[in-house]
Amino acid sequence: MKFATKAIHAGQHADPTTGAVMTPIYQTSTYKQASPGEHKGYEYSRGTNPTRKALEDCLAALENGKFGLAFSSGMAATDTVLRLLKPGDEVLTGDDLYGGSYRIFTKVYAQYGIKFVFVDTSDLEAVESAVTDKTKLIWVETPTNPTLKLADIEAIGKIAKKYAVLYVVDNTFASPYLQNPLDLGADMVMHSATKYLNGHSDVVMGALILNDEALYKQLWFFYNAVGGTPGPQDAFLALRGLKTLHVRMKAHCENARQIAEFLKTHPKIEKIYWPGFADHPGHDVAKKQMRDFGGMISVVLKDADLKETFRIASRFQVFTLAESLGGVESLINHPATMTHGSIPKEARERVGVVDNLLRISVGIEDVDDLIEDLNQVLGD
Ligand code: P1T
Repeated sequence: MKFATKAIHAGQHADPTTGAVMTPIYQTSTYKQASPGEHKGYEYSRGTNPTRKALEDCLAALENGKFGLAFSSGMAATDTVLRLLKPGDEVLTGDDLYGGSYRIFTKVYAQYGIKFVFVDTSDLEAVESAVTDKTKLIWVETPTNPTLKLADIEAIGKIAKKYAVLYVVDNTFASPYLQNPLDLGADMVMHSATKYLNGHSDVVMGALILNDEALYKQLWFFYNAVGGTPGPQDAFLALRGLKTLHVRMKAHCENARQIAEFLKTHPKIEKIYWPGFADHPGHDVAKKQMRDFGGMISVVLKDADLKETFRIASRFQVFTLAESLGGVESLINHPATMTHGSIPKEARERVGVVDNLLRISVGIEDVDDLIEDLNQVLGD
């Protein structure tokens, strides 16, 4: 089955009791058993729920994986992966990451004796030379949040295989419409389903997708034992969002292309990050592993201090100043003080997350209105 058909149908069947075409919201915490242990596959909704199961099967299909797990947030999904580790283990990860990922690594799991090594994952030699006999996990975000660096998923997969290290790709920025890391050698894909997958800024959710059954069972154990699983209403909304993922992603990419072209030569823009430009350092990798360049753009404002950056960020009429991304509406974010505020200044500035950087999540409104909004804000 092709992508659009999977987005609409995978994991979903007409309801056997009523014929309802849409998967019902099974708003139940528990399930009747005929005698202890004799049931229809569902015991208690922390571990299993039919609405969530339909969503997980659809997510697995879209990432070309066998197993999907949905979580109450992207961070809960990340937390579940980190629970596979033991004190003394090392994690090799990128130097440009979502601030919450950096925070859970350095402020939560580091206190349990796990070491996090941050390298530029667009540099394959840096990645390979940072592997030690203690490295147990390689965690890659590509494109990165917020400077849109590209990591070669397949090449890092070869390094992970060579040293027998678990390899996870955070595919939030690309979505499965644009890239499928499992096909390129990743062991697992992680998503903040809050973003493009759900797509309507009305649900917080995370997901893991993988092929290995033994690993799935280990993760399912933590998922059920710890309990960071989403309720059926949210699962229903995310399932509904997935049905238009392919249509939305096309529109995000097209609008972003036009906005990137508009901003590239704008006199108020000092630097622009968008992997679709031939002079973006990751352009060739993006062309190789992505089907288009996505809906995210970051810009450095020319001659703007923090005050001027705040002034600009607060003046949009169509764009909304807010954390998050990947919804139908366009958002502007100031990473240094918002999404990446928990990263120390030197660490973020080293990778370009400066005070005058703004991140743009291009929505699917009429692009003329978006460009006009940018024009009025940057123009004066
Ligand atoms: O917000 P949550 O669903 O828990 O997902 C965390 C997360 C993980 N990975 C990436 C690449 C992310 O971008 C996020 C969340 N990011 C934002 C809220 C943001 O505005 O960047």
